[in-house]
Amino acid sequence: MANVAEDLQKLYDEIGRLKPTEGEMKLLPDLERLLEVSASARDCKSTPTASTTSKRCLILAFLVACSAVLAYCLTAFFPHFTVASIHALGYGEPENPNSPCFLRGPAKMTEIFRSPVDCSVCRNVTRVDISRDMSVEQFTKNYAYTSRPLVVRGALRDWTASKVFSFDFLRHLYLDEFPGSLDVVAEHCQFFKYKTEFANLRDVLTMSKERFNQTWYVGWSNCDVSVATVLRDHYTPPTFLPAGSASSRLDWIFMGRSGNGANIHIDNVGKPSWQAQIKGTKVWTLEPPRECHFECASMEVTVYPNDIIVLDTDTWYHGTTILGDEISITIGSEYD
Ligand SMILES: O=C(O)CCC(=O)C(=O)O
Ligand SMILES: [Fe+2]
Repeated sequence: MANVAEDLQKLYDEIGRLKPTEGEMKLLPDLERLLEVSASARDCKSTPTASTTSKRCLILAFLVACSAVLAYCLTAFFPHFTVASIHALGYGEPENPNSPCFLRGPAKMTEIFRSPVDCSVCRNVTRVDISRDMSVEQFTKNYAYTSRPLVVRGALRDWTASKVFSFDFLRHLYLDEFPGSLDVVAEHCQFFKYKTEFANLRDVLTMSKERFNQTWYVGWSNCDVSVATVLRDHYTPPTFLPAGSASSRLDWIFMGRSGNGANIHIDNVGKPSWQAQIKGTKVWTLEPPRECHFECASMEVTVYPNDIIVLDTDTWYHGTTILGDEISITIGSEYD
């Protein structure tokens, strides 16, 4: 900056003046400071602390973004990778398998960041137990909160749902009887389109005959009270649930045709659930949590009309496939 006076002198030589005036000389220190600041700013050195902090932030943000991309890619290329696997490798036994989150969040994120599972829940389970007569005591002792999957055959024999529920019944209920319900469902409920193009339940219930006869499968939670009241006239929660346990007020309905079903996934709902097979036949594929891959077995079980499956969907990876010509309709709920 000592050159500022010389530079100024050169400038004056060029324009024909001999030297800066006294007043201009007094302003020189200010001019020098100004030039110093602008030069430093150009070199990103103006406020060293702020600049270092922002650089650190940028590096941190970059690393976080890289980790997220890496974790996502790992789960895509190595299906047995989850953050829970790292937990399990690092700590042996998991810390807390009961996640406080009750949301069915974006599937991939739920999967990557879920808490690891204690593999003793699946170590000795090699097949899905099937029962024809389940008492409350038996269920409470062996299944209710053990994560051991169970199918109870013929459990909804007394339900009128088996005779009443159909695609047309649901279409009429939502579209004609309670026309506002589809907006309630669209705004407050969850809708799983799986492999279809449907954006919401209205799209499903208004599809053309040709589309209906092709392959499709969807699921949704019903948040409309009027519709729920009608649905519940036709079923009651399973009689074998533990005394005092409450079924969630939210019904989950899954419906679709042969050849399709839910992709294999894991949930984060915080509670076990039951699902009643009202119509059609469905194969459930169950896989152990990825961190228990080498200790536990995968299984398949087929459910027929009138069967109820009880599953801890936070512990078991699960996917479904519809068999046969009949449309599959199920209703289910979580219990505590
Ligand atoms: O019934 C299905 O196809 C899938 C159900 C499901 O994913 C669940 O109940 O968590
Ligand atoms: Fe699920």
